[in-house]
Amino acid sequence: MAWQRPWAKAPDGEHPIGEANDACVTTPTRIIGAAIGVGAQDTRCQYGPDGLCEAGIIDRLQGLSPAIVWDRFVRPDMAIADSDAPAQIVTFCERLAAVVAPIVAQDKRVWVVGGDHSCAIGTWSGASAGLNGPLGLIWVDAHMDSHTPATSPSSAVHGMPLACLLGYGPASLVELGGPSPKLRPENVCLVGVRNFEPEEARLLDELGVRVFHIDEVKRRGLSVVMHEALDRCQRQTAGFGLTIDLDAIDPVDAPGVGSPESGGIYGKDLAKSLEQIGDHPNLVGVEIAEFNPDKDIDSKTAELVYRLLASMVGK
Ligand SMILES: [Mn+2]
Repeated sequence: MAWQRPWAKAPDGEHPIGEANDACVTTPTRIIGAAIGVGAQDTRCQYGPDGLCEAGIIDRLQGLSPAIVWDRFVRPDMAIADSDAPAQIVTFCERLAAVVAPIVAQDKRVWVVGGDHSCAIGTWSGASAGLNGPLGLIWVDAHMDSHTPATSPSSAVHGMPLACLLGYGPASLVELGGPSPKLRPENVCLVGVRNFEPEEARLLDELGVRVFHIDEVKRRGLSVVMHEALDRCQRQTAGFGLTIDLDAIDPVDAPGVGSPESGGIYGKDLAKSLEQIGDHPNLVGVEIAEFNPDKDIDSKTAELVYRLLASMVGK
């Protein structure tokens, strides 16, 4: 199915733009490294952003356009013990939200590279605070990330960020950086889900969040599904974001992730879909989470992070 991109057409319809994604190459974009790991049982995703720097990925991303600029690392508070994960994550996400909010308020884009997926609470609370109106979010993930402390078997916060953003979870996370909820259910879509607990599915079902399970993605094609997700997330919102948990992608293409799940989306298919979203004028940011450099094989996953973000700017 051909993509329809009404935003890429001039008002008179004679001079379509966006073929080379020129518009988004010049959109000022800030890259933020979200070095958090205590949201997961295996904490090594904390080395994700440093791993991307060491592999030269951040330099290459900046080389895509003068408009794309590294901003900073956000790191955990050394004064808080790692054993106190909840306190660590609250402080970390407050810092991250405080960095993201002004960037979004200035109509710039954020590219957040993680870090375990608990960073999404900080990124999207910040985006919600910086945006003048409701936020939409496409959540690409093998999991639902919609546990609350009452339902989570592991208590790991990287299994809870979507629930928190929807208003379910500890007040310290739910109300972080602004009033709850940060997201309304009708403005959220999950894509690529293939492993979840019934309690999470029940919460999302009751709220009416659209979930595109992996079977539907494979049956209808990723580009069709992403187009539908995009339509839903931008229709009633002032802006929308995209959060990609690298475990949504098949471990063949993304071995270096926190919690690999077989039978996922192919990296090249996701990159192709992102080309079609990158030039949307209402896109406020992209987050790529759960990169674990220790588990990467031949820099495959690091290269994929580069490919996905480069696709956003038509490169
Ligand atoms: Mn996730």
